Amino acid sequence: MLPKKVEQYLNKQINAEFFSAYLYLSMGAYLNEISLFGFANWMRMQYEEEKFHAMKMLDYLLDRGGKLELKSIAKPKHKWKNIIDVFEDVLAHEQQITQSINELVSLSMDQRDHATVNFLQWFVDEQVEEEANVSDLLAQLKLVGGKGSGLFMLDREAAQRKFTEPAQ
Ligand code: OFO
Repeated sequence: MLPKKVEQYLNKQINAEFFSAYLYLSMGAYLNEISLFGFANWMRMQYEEEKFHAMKMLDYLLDRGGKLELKSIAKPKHKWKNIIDVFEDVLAHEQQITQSINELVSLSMDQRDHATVNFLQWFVDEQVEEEANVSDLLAQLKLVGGKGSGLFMLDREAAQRKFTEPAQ
């Protein structure tokens, strides 16, 4: 049986994943507004990934006989100074998600819930990848000063990003 505390925290994390999706949707709209259409696509793919994370966790909760409690999704920010400002927020957000996944792992360990500890390893690995990708991108954006032909090239690259659902 799923420990009550783990059930509560999984519900909280599902909300955090949906909020992430919402935040990236908002960032995508801003990038669209400032004509960075490639990065707007990148953000849309990020939104798809976050929805996938939320649903993966939701399915796990139900598979374990847990009770789903959907909470309100907070209103995301909708204005930034520029593209570098956006990606600084993405990195800070992902670092915060990593922290909350780690807390969830620790809680599941305390509750001796080995199945959840095992399930969460996928998220632990995913966070390493997400943080690395975002900090690389942020470093490249800073390298080109967030403008000019360097930014144009990065935007074209970002337009190539696609979302493919990872194999279960
Ligand atoms: Fe961006 O990894 Fe889920 O939230």
